Amino acid sequence: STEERTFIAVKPDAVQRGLVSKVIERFEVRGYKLVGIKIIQASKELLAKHYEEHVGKPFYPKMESFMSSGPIVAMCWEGKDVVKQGRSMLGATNPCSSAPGTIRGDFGIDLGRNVCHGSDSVESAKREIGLWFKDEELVNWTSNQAKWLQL
Ligand code: YYY
Ligand code: MG
Repeated sequence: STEERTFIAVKPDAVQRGLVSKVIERFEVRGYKLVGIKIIQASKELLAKHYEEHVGKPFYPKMESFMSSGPIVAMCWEGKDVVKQGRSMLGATNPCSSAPGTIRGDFGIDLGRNVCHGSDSVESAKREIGLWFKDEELVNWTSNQAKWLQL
């Protein structure tokens, strides 16, 4: 597919709190297409690759332990401007600074336990999708809604 893709993850706090469907719903009703999804208990090795820019920072050990403390729902979403729109739908990193109406602003109050992850650029998205998914786990399909969504 030539359409833009992003990597969105429902973090262990949100999986435990029963918020998986809420996160999916936001992307689904916006008009994005789900092309990959799985539940995974992340290893520290995978997390260190995913968060390579943060390895060694003071908050990293706590974050690593939280992110490997329970299952994550890993997703790949596709559609127009999905990387930037996805970040905006997630809200600010700290849920206490996230606007109401954003996922983090509606479902969280803690910086570490901030419900979800979203790729911060098209380049990061490609890298993260490659880390979390094998090619054959991503499905190219045509939505019958496409013609009602955009010209
Ligand atoms: O991309 P985003 O998730 O919005 O924020 P990052 O600055 O990349 O940090 C990744 C992740 O690390 C963040 O979602 C929560 C956690 N974190 C933290 O626990 N404490 C900090 N001081 C900064 C970030
Ligand atoms: Mg980030």
